[in-house]
Amino acid sequence: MRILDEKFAEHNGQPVTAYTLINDQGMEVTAIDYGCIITKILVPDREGRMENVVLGFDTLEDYYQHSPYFGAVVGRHAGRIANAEFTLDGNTYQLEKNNNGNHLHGGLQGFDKVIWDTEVKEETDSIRIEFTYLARDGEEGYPGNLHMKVVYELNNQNEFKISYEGVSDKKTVVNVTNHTYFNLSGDLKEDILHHTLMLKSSRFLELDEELIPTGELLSVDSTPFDFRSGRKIKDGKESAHPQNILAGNGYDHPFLLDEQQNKEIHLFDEESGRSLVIETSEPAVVLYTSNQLEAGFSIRGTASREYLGICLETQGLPDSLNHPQFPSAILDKDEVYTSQTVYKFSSK
Ligand code: G6D
Repeated sequence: MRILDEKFAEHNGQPVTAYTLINDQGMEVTAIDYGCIITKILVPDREGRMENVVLGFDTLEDYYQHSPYFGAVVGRHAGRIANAEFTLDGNTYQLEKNNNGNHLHGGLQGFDKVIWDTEVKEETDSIRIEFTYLARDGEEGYPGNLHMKVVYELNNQNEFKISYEGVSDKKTVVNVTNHTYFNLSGDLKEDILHHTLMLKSSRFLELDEELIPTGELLSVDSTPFDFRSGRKIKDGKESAHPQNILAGNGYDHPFLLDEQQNKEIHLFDEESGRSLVIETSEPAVVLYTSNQLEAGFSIRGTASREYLGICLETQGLPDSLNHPQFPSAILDKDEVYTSQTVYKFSSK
């Protein structure tokens, strides 16, 4: 196993470095310290062809100009917060209104747009990059100096693990995820409409016109939201269900994972034979099928278009601050926030 590093770009006069983790099977994960962005993941198809399975760019300028959070760590609070405000212990905090008057993905300079400090470490059967960042009290409107650590770890079983840890000197809110867009066809040969997703979830969050949770948990029974025995993503595009239409003819929804079903998430592409199994400590996953991915730019030579990637953002439930019945995103002073998600790649 080995770790390579090279200069990727400069951001505000600071160097941006790309790190590549390579295991003994030839799997590669490349990430930059700007936003902890995963720019490439190379895994084999059933014939052993190593191809890239995520949406990413080779220049920082492309990320500035075109990236809807491709590969990025998103926080302090991923997802939407209604009216860009929340109240903690009687104090109301105003956040950036960066999405139709609401707050989205940590604001204009969220975790995805800052340079993280890095340390690389090699163990006997795994290699990892440790990213750290101090989000200051009042940054993007959030209370508390929050010390964040994100670890990307690759082992020799083609398992890529992301671990998050945070501690704040004041009560605050934390809900962090990774916003990678997967496409198992390899080098974006196809879109993701024929990918099969299996998701052990019997309830999903109803959204309003601004994609803010209404607070209602809807049953997936007899709907295109039932992925419990596997379903092709195209069903959401072709669906007449009002929630699929509202999301832009697809999915953009948080799903509550069924605790008693070991919260398994499985994405499979028949054509290439590539399989991704995701296991998480988190109570929910946001399924976004890039319905709003704009056209008009190139992603390593592939014309951008909707349905080119699928996001499976493991996390708490968005807007939980305004819905006490949801699992809470509140982090007490000196309490340690922890979260882990493992991405297991294979082919058959
Ligand atoms: C759109 O509604 C979607 C979000 O879920 C997604 O995270 C973002 O694009 C990148 O706003």
